Amino acid sequence: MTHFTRRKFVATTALAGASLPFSGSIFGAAHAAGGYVRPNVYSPRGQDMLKLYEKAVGVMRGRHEGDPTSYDFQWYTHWVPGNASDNVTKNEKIAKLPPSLRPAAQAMWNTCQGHGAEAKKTIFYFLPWHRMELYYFEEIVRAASGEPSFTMPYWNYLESEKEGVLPDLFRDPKSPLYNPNRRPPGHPGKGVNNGEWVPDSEVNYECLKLPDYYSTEAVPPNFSSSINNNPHGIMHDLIGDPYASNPLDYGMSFIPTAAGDPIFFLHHCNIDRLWASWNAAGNKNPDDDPKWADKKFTFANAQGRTAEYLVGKYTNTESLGYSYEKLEPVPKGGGQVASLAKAPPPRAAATVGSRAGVKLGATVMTVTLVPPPGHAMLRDAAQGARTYLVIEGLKVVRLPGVQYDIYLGAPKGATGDALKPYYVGTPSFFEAAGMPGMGQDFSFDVSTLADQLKQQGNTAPQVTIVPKGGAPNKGSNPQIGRISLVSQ
Ligand SMILES: [Cu+2]
Repeated sequence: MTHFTRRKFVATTALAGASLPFSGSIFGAAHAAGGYVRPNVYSPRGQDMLKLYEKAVGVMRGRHEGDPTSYDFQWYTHWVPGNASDNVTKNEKIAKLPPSLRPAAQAMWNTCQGHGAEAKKTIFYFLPWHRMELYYFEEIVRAASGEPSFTMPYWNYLESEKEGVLPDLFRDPKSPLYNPNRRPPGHPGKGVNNGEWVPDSEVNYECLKLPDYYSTEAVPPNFSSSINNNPHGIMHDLIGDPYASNPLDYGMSFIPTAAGDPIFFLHHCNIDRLWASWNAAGNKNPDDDPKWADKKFTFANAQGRTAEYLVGKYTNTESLGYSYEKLEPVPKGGGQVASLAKAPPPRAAATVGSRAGVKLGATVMTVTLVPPPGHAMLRDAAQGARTYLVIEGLKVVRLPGVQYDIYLGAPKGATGDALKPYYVGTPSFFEAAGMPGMGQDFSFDVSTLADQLKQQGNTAPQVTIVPKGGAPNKGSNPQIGRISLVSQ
């Protein structure tokens, strides 16, 4: 039987064959198959791991923020609480650290990929950066917990309605896992900390159907950007408190404060599990692209020592010595995305209808897309083409506290269940908050829906935008730069 050590990739030769003494562990059986198995937080073993996590977070919160094994240092590695668009607060905090602690903070703080001012470029590294972050965080938590078999539990909020509730230790005000900055009661639920079902209807795993890891083009939608929006960004929106007057009290809803809530790491453990599930379904990572595989990021191990690690070494969980209790199957049925489509035809994308400047408010709105002169939108979409709904330049001044569900081709006045067949998607505000002037883009595969509408003779479908959660916060001014229907 081989035991894994996660230091394997720090110094491959020096530590080859090293093993940890699991035999005395009460949870040792979990390793029998070779490697750590990350459990569902609601399973019996997940509950044991959660108690260890609570203990470790308590220990780590007691450490100095300049110590790479402290909770705050780990939080700041994602982003320091301050502006999401600059390094001002990071530099101020580093200037106050003892000089010996500055280089690690300089190398690691504010390095999260896929967020911040460079998000459009760094989304390429969103998945591997967060996998590496979680991997070293888990190592630090394991050491702090005193239990060598500790593995991060994941929170699968879509497992059942019961499991969509934030696990109770996170909701206990006496626990180091508690955070008061979560969606409060009355908007319109009973509040995340009061046991509300968090995902609501808009969270889904449709991203698992997308065959391409990444693309620099808006269409077709790719896995990296789509998982970043749903479930990743939307769950951030739904857990945090977007009604706080100070953005530093937004909790999970805001990049600089997100990792301050210990549920962050269980959410990202689920995102990592979905990535592993997407690979298990036969989809390929861009391993042969040196821009991806040779990219390096700095992390600290359980001894607090920093090193640079290669993205290319973090593409397969089994070779990293861990797996998941359960992988997620590809969702069935005609959700947003028709099926695991073959690569789209190699033709140029053409806009078949669009509308610029859409202000989002408190009431349901229908948006008429305008086709190019002499065209009739879907009727003129190329034969056998795929159709995408593209949202460009989603902007907010501050968090609106409202989610906007988007539908295509719904009959006038349809509500509730009558609207459901026309659902396209819900853009998250997680990336847009704290990014004044920077618009976020989203694209959704609506091919199945477009074909159905065409068959019904609706060649000029309208877009319906339904706000959920009341009126947007005063001064939040949510708006979309442009909505288009694209045929390719
Ligand atoms: Cu996140």
